[in-house]
Amino acid sequence: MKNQEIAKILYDMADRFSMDGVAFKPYAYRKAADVLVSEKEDIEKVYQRGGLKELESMPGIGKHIALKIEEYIKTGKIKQYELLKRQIPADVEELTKVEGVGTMTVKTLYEKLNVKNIKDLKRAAEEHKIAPLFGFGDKKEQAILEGIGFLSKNEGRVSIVVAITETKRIIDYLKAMPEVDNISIAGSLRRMKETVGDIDILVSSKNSSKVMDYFIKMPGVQKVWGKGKTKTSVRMDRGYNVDLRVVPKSSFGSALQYFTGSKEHNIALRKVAIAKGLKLNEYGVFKGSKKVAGETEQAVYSALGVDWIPPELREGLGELNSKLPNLINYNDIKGDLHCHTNWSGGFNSIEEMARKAMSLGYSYIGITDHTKYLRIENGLDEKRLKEQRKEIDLVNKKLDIKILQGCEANILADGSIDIKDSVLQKLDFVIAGIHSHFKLSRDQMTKRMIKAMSNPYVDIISHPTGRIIGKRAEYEIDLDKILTVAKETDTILEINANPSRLDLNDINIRKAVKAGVKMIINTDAHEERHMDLMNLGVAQARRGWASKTDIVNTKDLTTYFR
Ligand code: DGT
Ligand code: CA
Ligand code: CA
Repeated sequence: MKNQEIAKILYDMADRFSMDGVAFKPYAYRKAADVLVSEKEDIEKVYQRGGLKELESMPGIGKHIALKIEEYIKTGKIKQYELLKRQIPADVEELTKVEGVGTMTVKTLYEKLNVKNIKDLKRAAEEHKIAPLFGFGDKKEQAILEGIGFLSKNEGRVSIVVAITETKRIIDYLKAMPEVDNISIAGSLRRMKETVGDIDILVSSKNSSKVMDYFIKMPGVQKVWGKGKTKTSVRMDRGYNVDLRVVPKSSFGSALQYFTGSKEHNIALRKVAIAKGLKLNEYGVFKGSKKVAGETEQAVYSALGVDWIPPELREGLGELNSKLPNLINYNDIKGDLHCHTNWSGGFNSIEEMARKAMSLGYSYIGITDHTKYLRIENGLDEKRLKEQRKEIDLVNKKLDIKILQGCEANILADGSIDIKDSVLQKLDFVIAGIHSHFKLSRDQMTKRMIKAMSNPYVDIISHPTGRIIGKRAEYEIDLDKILTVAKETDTILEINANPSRLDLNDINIRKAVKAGVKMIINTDAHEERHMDLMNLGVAQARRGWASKTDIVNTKDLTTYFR
């Protein structure tokens, strides 16, 4: 099955187009690659069935890209891709994993210093060859070295969004087998951790060896680490591992409990069992040699005298001996208030984004394009914000959803906002976020944020700690102080649902809940399909023990905005 191979090429082509400053193509190629990644059917079969027409009937695949796919299926390569690689023979995918290294930086570093991979990059930085280049300097060189260090520390974990997509496919594959009885996700993915070390899947079956044989024949399996009657581990060609466990039906619940973890939760739960004179393991709950529970997870918890714990809370952080909150649910969200459009760096129009919000059942959407300080995102100035309002008014008349005009303004280094108060005041609400000067001292950063929150027109702070998962650490900031001031100034902190951010993270969300700070879950969508990722933010809110009342966009549009 060539789906992953072709997707990888399309992603790389997208990067290389953006390196050449080509407009729109990068979006189109990335979108097509995303479609291929989640397509269950072998793309070669799709092509054989109906040729180019059939390829084009897939969402996100136009004539141009269909031709490229055809070329790859027929010849094993794509000429244009070979040409692009010859122009810049550097490993763009690897290099751009380093924070602060974008496609343009790759191009410059290749042309000036012949940097082709991370090893070259590290050497060039250590030998101080990067700093003297135009537009770089000591700070950037230092940041590159830090970025490389951060990357190697976080190696090997897979983003939750990749894990979810992949797991859906694996589960569909397994379900097609008649011997597979119950099936569930387990491990950190069931707990909705922001990244997972490997994917754990649990099956109950009467014929485990048949299931295991079938499992290792799954498309995409690159290597079998180990195969046994209860556990098989494989490596997939996209670079992650999957553990499959097969148990009898009578132990499905206890095995699910055990393999969902976390280890810390399991240890705490076993203590509860011991205190009650019971034994707990993956086969069941036992009183002496008599099994008292095992078939369902509910029964396991109940035999131990505790309420069933939602998987997102099973981290061994007090969930077994605290009163649990009335957790926010995945369907509680009524609107998305952080959406970009083609007025700044986004891909879709206001109307397209609003229609997408309607399709998700929302009753409102906030359009929040970047503002003028972010020139590379074509940020709006005061004049264009006014023009944008006219278009929003028109679409509001046309559609049965409330469209608010906000903006995502920039918090400048001194804490001021890059748009005049008199203009902010005319918007329906204002998000402010830090998009530059990430390396200020802790004290300066804290003051900067406090000043922004104290602006009476700033309603929401976007991605409050600035981290990018696996790429950039949180900036230095006194979060406790930020929480105090957020509460005092009635500023809402965002839980950014984008899987590369998830910021606030679970731990910080829990602190905010304790401090009584209001939060909002937003997708920060730069195109309509990003709006589908809201559930990832809700998951982190649940992991942070947030209830519906902590999250403002579970409410109708009333109290919170002007
Ligand atoms: P990951 O894969 O690093 O994101 O994290 P998990 O939680 O998925 O860990 P994994 O895949 O090593 O194991 C899955 C679950 O199996 C884990 O959450 C709890 C259970 N488990 C594994 N090893 C142990 C152990 O040594 N003791 C206990 N009590 N539970 C274990
Ligand atoms: Ca795991
Ligand atoms: Ca595992």
